[in-house]
Amino acid sequence: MSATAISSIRIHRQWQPFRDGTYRCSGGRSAEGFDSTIVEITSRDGQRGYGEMAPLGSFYDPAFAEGARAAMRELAPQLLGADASGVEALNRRMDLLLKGHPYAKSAIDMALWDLAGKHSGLSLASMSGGAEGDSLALYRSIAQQAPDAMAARAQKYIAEGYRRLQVKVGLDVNEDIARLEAVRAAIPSDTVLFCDANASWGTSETRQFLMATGNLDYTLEQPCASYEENLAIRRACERPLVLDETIDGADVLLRAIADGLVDGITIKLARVGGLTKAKLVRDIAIARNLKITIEDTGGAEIDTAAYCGLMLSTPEILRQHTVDFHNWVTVSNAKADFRIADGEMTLPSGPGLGVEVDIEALGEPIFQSAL
Ligand code: 0XW
Ligand code: MG
Repeated sequence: MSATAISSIRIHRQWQPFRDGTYRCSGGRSAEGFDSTIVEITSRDGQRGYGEMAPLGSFYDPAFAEGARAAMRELAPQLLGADASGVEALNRRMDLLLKGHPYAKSAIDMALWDLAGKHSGLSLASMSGGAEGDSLALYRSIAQQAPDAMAARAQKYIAEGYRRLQVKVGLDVNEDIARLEAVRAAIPSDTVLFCDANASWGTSETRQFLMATGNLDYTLEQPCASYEENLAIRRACERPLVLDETIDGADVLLRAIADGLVDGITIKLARVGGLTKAKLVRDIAIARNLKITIEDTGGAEIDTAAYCGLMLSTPEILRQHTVDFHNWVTVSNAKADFRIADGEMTLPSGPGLGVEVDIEALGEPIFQSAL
């Protein structure tokens, strides 16, 4: 058995409360924090790689934390002894052993990339194409509240240095129009605004919103749930349209490109199944000059370092923005040298994810499988 063979897989759980209180998005959905799962993969030579996956409640994507952990228990024993350096081969193996459940595979895949970086001495950005520039633009999401409360929250984030904001809409459309107007009026005119309906409007509400906000500057994100509804309103949408929830893999992106549906996409690692598949989706988007956001559904330092590493190797000209999830929560799961100034973040530069995980600080593993 080679030095890079997987010798053990351990799984930890971490509850990560939100720093800014309850997070609300369309339809009254809300969460108080992230229920995160952290995976440690050890190879025979003693190197360790870490991955993380945290869904947003059980309501955001077809994913839930206990489901991820159950699937990991199922997969982990079947991966022991396999060569950890064969990341793509291991992804195919996971897909063979367990149909679907991409969110559960994401943290395992992430730990494999971290481990590959530790073995090669290369950062994730180097391994995934090479860093371009050295910082990433951040956005802050303004959770759904009354328009004046959202405007106040927007001003708070601007005062903290953020230059890009995402307004959560997707409830009553007239209130949504007031939300966007209130936020737009409260912030500097050069602030980049995205309006994210989180798949909650029908085509009728979307048309109404577009007509009422024609004079405002913003990018529209995921107005409707189904592919067909978004396609139906595309012609009425003169501003950039970005899809997030719809983009769950390469197939749907190829279709969206063929249909001229999107100007940009948001790739969430957990939704597509991890860094390996996110890279494939990212590379297809690059081929068509789409604007790209790479992020995840939740997590802290480990997860942030992963999606940011892949984002940093995405051509600068195509990068939209990403999130600093470790600053959304009140707990930490790794030492990581993220530096933020003027709404831009630089990343730790070490091998793999570049973060130092103190696994013992996370308590006893909830599960382990070893050779
Ligand atoms: C704002 N987010 C990145 C946080 C949650 O995971 C959902 C997501 C979104 O785009 O709605
Ligand atoms: Mg979104």
